[in-house]
Amino acid sequence: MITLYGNARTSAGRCLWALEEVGAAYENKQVDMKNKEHKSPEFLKLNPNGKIPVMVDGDTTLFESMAINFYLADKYKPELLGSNHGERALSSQWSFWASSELQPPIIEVFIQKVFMPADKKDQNVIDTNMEKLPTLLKVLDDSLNGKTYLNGSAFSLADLNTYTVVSIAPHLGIDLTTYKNVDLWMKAISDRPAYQKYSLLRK
Ligand SMILES: N[C@@H](CCC(=O)N[C@@H](CS)C(=O)NCC(=O)O)C(=O)O
Repeated sequence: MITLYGNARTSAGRCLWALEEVGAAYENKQVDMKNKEHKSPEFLKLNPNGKIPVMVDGDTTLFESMAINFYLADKYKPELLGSNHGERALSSQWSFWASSELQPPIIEVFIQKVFMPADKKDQNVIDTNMEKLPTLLKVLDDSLNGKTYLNGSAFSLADLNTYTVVSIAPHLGIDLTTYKNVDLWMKAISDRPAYQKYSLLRK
């Protein structure tokens, strides 16, 4: 039985979605972040970074949500990575892109808008990072032109990992319907039973 530590409304959410996609048996252990359980000695043995998610599957213990998803797909549903070398590489490409290019500015703005007390908000941080997003979202929109999914016609980890970052954008006030291909892509993904289970877990 796989154990996934972390609450669905955090980075652990994308792993819970991947677990639903691959259909492996798992338990989800909630981590009491208010009481700093993620900084406890027991938890730090699982993830020395003191962050969620962590996954334990037999002898394998992993941190980093997207790495966990690659492991889950590779072991339990390899076709989720893609059906050939090129598609599997695209799953890596889009996951690295989402985590290293798109996520940093999105998270900077999210922290400022959602978590920062009014007297500590830094409008300059918001503006600088918001300016980066149209170019990045256009790259995604253009790449989806004429395709249902990032790898072509089949849903893959490229879509799952990227979606979990793009879907934060509306919380920053970004209207994703102006990116027509992104909008269609998100609608196609939202029909997936595993996605719907993941959405329910986040409520
Ligand atoms: N790159 C990591 C990020 C993990 C991360 O930042 N998790 C947050 C919750 S979304 C956390 O545990 N924060 C607690 C902390 O930083 O102390 C991943 O994708 O797994």
